[in-house]
Amino acid sequence: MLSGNEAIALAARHCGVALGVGYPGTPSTEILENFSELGGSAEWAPNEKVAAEVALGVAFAESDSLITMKHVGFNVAQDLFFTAAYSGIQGGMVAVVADDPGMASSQNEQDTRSIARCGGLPVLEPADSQEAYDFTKLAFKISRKFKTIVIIRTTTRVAHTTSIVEYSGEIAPLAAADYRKDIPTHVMVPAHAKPAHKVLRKKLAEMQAWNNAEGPNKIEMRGSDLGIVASGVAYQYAREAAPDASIFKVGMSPLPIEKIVEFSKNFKRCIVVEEGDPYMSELLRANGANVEERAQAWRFGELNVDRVRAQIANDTSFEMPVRKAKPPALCKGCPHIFSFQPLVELGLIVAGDIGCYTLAAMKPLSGMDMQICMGASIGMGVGMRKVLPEEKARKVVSVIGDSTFMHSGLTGLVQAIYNPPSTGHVIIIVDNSTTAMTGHQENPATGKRLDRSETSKISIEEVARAMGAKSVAIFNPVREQAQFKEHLIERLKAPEISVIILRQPCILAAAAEIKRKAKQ
Ligand SMILES: Cc1ncc(C[n+]2csc(CCOP(=O)(O)OP(=O)(O)O)c2C)c(N)n1
Ligand code: SF4
Repeated sequence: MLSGNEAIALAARHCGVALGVGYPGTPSTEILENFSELGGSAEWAPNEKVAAEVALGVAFAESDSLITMKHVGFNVAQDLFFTAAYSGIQGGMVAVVADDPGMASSQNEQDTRSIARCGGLPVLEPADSQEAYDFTKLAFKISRKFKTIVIIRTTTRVAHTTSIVEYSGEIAPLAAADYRKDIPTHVMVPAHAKPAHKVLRKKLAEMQAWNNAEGPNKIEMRGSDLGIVASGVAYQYAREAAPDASIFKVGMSPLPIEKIVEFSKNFKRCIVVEEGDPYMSELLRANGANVEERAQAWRFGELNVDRVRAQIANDTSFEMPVRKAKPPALCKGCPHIFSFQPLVELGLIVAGDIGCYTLAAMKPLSGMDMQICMGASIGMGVGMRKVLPEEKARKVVSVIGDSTFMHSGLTGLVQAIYNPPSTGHVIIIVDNSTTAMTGHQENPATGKRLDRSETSKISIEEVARAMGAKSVAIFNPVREQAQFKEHLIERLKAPEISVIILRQPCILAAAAEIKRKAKQ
């Protein structure tokens, strides 16, 4: 019995993956943790783009890499993916991108399939843990066959649901790494990229033909009244909601369009059941398939058997009963509470960021005014300070966590120091010495690797000083809250960039560390 994430990790071990690299993000985080526990070499990178760069280096060196991230992390890494689709690769590279339809723990519910299509990359969509295992193995085969990065799109239920997996249990030997000089293939200047784009389009057509002929798709012919085209976990819901319907289960994109168009002609009515964007439904209709237009209602949130029953009944008014759940809140005694209290007391405008500390936006603190994406707090704060009247501008502070600062706050600080607002700015780094939000992973500022072994620790204060921050101060938000508040009041009046580091470990991470040490 394995979760989808565990099955992917196991398959990656069995494929002889030389390096797993990624950045934490629900619901993808456990893949690399499991891969490491299974003896694989795994690393947390500072962000998803760096992870993709490292994974591409491995694949350029004819070896195999696995990269993992959540859907929004895919955006961060896009600059690499779009052009690496042109260059192609010499080894194997598989990127697992975990979507979060319904936004259980994300700021949006974008659909990786639409983005991968824009970038010219194939996508596999497992429907359960067995397929998570099988499709990971297949993904490496496709990657080497077509010399392309392959995306595995999971969604929350596939990633976290446990089901039976049968597997071969053999760990393949690592591919011998080598590098053969091939400048036109690897250096994407216009003269090389122009033909490379044509190569990519040809490759996509070949992948589509292969998918039509022998791709991981399944047709279950039953009744002729209703035909359903489904992919990923939506297939499971459709099978249960309509046991008599015929189903075309899609496993891979570029879609096996010809086959689906043929399938759709057999039915009085044919619908598409998919989680996320009307990705298949729009492409199929554009290609003349006999499928219904998918109502807008079905693109919001996660699907389940009841919602698919409602889609079959064309009942767009159907609403899932709202389950009473405790709203998310900061833990009792969390250091972030002590960090935010003075900001609230001073009535500041807080440009915030993503992490446990985002929960400070909730009642009773209501201490964060904006949060959009990782690393944005510093740039947003600088932008506001540049246009607000001086008195109000001086109330703006940026607040960012240690992991988020390492992820994409560094370049925000560069901007603040390079183009400072005339009022200066105050940047508060809430350093709880962990990546708490996603389950307490290490990051470059904790001095520990993914497997908790010691490594170089990047000093936030030394980085800030080296970048040119005129004032860098460190406080313990719990024990030195009054001193922090006094210093903050002074820095709000200062004309330069001030960095304040509030350092106190997350209480849960500290407790877990004590337990780990006791076990050793
Ligand atoms: C681009 C992107 N990658 C990953 C995530 C998932 N994620 C949310 S917050 C966070 C890091 C939080 O760590 P930190 O900044 O140290 O704050 P803490 O939770 O420890 O308070 C991560 C990895 C995300 N939302 N966006
Ligand atoms: S897990 Fe840690 S950082 Fe997150 S709310 Fe709890 S104590 Fe605070």
